[in-house]
Amino acid sequence: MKIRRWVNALGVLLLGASVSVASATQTNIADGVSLKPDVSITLKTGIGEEGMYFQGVGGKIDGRINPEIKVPEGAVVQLTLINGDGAMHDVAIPDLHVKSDGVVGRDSSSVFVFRANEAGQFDYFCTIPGHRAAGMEGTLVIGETEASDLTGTLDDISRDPADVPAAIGDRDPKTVSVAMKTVEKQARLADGTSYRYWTFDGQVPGPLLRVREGDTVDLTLSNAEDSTMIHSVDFHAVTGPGGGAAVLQVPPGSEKSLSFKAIKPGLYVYHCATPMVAHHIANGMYGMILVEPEGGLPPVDHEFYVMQGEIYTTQAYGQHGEQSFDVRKLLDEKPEYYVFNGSVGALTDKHPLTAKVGETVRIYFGVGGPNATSSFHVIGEMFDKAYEWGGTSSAPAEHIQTISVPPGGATIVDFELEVPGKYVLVDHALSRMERGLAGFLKVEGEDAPEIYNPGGG
Ligand SMILES: [Cu+2]
Repeated sequence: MKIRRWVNALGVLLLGASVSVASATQTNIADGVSLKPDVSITLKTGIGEEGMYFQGVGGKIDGRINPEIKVPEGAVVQLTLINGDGAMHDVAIPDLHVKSDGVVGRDSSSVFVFRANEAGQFDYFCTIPGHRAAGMEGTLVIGETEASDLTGTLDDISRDPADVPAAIGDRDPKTVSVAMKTVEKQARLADGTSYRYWTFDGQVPGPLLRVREGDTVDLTLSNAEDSTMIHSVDFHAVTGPGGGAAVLQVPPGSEKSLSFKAIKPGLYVYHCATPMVAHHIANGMYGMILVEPEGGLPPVDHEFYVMQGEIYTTQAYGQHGEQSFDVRKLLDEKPEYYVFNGSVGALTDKHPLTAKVGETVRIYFGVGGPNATSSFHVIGEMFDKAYEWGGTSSAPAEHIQTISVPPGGATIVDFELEVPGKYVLVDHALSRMERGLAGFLKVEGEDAPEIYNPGGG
């Protein structure tokens, strides 16, 4: 039974409903205080045989028709309405005195923000005459969800860049078995923000696989029981149709296998290749396989594994709450987030790279993308060696400042550490730093004033 309660209008205010995404980054509550929303809800309109409806987009309500929306008491809620059918619609919660602008034309949208001040159940519906009766109504429940549910227990999918298998070095080719599993899960995208990732082995990027030139790889790919999608893998190190994806399309709850011979050495990207491929990649489905040349690569003190990706959310960068995937921004190649190793802060707060003065480091760097070329650079260092495009058969370039790495491409960079301090991994297209893209390399050790002397001699 529905409990209808009237709340007073204080604190529940309709804000400038706007189609502009940028305007949603900062929301002005009428008392002059600026607030970021705690919860972001997206509803998309639709018309089917049964009538008209709202469909949830992203998070726990994803795909549900006229979903019951639960928010914590006191939360600042941002509600985005997307027009999915072309007819004019809006959404209103009269008991809370909030209502969106009308959305006219397919893919137009409207955003409003309100504070969920009082617990209870409230109807939401479309106020265009006849639409509520045609099915466009649902319930907003305030108070049954704790605020901590939204951010407190989020999984962290970011891969530790030190998670690199041991070098193979000098051995003969052999057969190696590799098992990977595709897993979909809601996880932390940034502080206070979550996203439903699609992953290999539950992390982004997927595991760094390491084999030797001439090895035969017996690969089994399984897809988790609770996946909503078919997933697959295309290895750029595979010679054959689809890089393996032709025979590795795996429905939820099953598995498929492929044997391949790694006939050419180098550092190669792998990624999911199930349509829409760009969507699967953007959601986190990429990783790399290193095919070591005979005898291996020159030894270094530390090896790291870093990959760059893009995330396309309906809500603007920096919004709190559950974020939903935005196909239009994907097709326009306009990501809201750029990330190293899957999430904002993965390589600055969660897993910074560490080493000591006098040591050598190697970074296996790749771009999952799906779209942006990276101008990979470490602020305050030069790459002593840079294996262009991930190729290990040509001599590396030497003393390189920035290296261009295309989507589905890679590089290997080696450098020695002479001076202590904090170095910053970036894409030198530095606007992307404002959208989450940065990593730290923290170097400890003796000062080296003959090379770097703060304050001068
Ligand atoms: Cu996939």
